[in-house]
Amino acid sequence: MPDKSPGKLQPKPIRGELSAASLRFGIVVSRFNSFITDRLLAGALDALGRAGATEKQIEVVSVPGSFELPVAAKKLGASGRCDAVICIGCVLRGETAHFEYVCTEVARGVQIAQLDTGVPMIFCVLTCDTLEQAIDRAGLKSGNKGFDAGLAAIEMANLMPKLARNLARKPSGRRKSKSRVARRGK
Ligand code: INI
Repeated sequence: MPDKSPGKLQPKPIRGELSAASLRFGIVVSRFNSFITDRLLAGALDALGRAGATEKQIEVVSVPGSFELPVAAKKLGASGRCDAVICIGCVLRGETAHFEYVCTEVARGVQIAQLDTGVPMIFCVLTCDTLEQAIDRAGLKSGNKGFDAGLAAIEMANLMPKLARNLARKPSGRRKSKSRVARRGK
């Protein structure tokens, strides 16, 4: 008899593959703090290229600052031409509250854009107290967050259709016709 105690259950997660073949990506990149965002973009392109993407599969859009990322990302998502969009920016804390406004709105805007369009939007916006922290995350001590974003984009782009196919399939198990909720409502 198989052990059914909660700790022993191992349902197989639905997970996106890490192959970029035949997928289309949008990248929106902010020019503000371009010393950092150029490096994040290079990291993202490196990840996509290593996973098999070619230039034809990638649309890069340049915007002035991080605050402008969501609107361009939403446009790309709504176009039906992208399986995932990567949003790249770098916000550095200054002496005023500007930092908080930009960070809050870009995070909120990118989330709204992905929920509204159903297209995964990868949040690759560094929000750092110092330039050194940003440099560390753009290819130095803490790796390159752009590369990580590229991998996340590939995984999510593969996950969405896979998840849709799984959800469309008949539920497994003994109940073949109606769900418990539907039967209760009879
Ligand atoms: N934009 C950034 O991407 N990073 C910053 O650090 C930043 N700071 O500090 O001001 C910044 N500001 C510009 C902002 O994103 C918009 O482009 C601007 O307000 C015009 O809407």
